[in-house]
Amino acid sequence: MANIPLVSLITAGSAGLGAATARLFASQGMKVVINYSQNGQRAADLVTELEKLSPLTKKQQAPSSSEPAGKQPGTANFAAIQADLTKRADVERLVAEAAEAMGDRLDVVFSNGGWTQLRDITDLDDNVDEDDWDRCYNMNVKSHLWLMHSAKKYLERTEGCFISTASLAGVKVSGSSLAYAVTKAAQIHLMKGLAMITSPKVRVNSVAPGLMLTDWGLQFPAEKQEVMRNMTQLKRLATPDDVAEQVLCFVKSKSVTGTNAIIDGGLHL
Ligand SMILES: NC(=O)c1ccc[n+]([C@@H]2O[C@H](COP(=O)([O-])OP(=O)(O)OC[C@H]3O[C@@H](n4cnc5c(N)ncnc54)[C@H](OP(=O)(O)O)[C@@H]3O)[C@@H](O)[C@H]2O)c1
Ligand SMILES: *[C@@H]1O[C@H](CO)[C@@H](O)[C@H](O)[C@H]1NC(C)=O
Ligand SMILES: CC(=O)N[C@H]1CO[C@H](CO)[C@@H](O)[C@@H]1O
Repeated sequence: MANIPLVSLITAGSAGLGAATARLFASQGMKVVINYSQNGQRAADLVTELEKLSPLTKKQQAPSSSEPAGKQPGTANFAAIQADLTKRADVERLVAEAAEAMGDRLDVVFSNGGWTQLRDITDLDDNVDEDDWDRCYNMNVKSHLWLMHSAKKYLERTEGCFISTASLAGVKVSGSSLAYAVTKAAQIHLMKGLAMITSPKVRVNSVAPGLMLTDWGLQFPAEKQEVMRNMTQLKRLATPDDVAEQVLCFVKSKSVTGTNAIIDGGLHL
């Protein structure tokens, strides 16, 4: 990594894949801002954990490095910021506050928020709730667009990168609902469009995990989890740590843009 620590912003960063990526980034000496929507205590606990495992904390040893974000703008290594990703104004504020907390800089944005409502994807009548479709579109498509729109000027300055979390459901119609699968497919297309629009300064890629046993993935019954594991080529469900490694790989790969990495144990084959 470069001498100046890279600054990252991770949405939906307080649990699951976002938190796994935050830990990996922090262990690599990166600065991390996480955002969450509801559980402030969980987010604060993660910030404390990140401070402990970061090489930056050991290096600086200054009391300011463990101060909460906002107290001394530009001096923090880690921060948690509350924002509702379904609200455009919140997304704009999130980016401005994140950059300000980290010395007016952003190198990496991991746009990891997503939404679904569990439905029976084989039953059409169960997949025509209009509110499902609107919320899926807001969260799985538009929130990523707003985040890029707000972060672009920072990422251009640092020649940084933007990575979003799509899903296997966006590649192969599957998963929690039809609205989810269709909007995750739209998200992958959006990332390719953004890769073209923001080139040559910014790299834009996505990861598409199969079932991961986060709080979210654990909504599926144990029987279904085992069926999914059996369906993979590798007899393995990707862990959040596996997917986080791919996200870090996109951070490092200077020649990769417009790519969607499927991380599913070979289930899609
Ligand atoms: N798990 C899977 O099987 C799977 C498979 C494929 C793709 N994915 C994708 O992976 C991504 C992460 O999922 P996960 O499984 O890691 O989820 P998770 O473990 O349920 O974590 C959810 C995170 O999102 C935050 N969050 C929820 N709603 C939010 C909102 N409106 N605004 C801001 N933050 C919000 C939560 O914080 P608060 O609790 O504080 O709100 C928490 O940090 C999603 O894009 C999902 O579509 C998951
Ligand atoms: C998964 O595969 C194992 C080994 O072939 C088998 O014993 C088990 O019944 C399978 N589980 C399900 C839920 O299909
Ligand atoms: C734990 C933490 O940093 N919480 C912050 C979340 O975001 C809100 C709004 O920006 C701040 O007021 C909190 O301090």
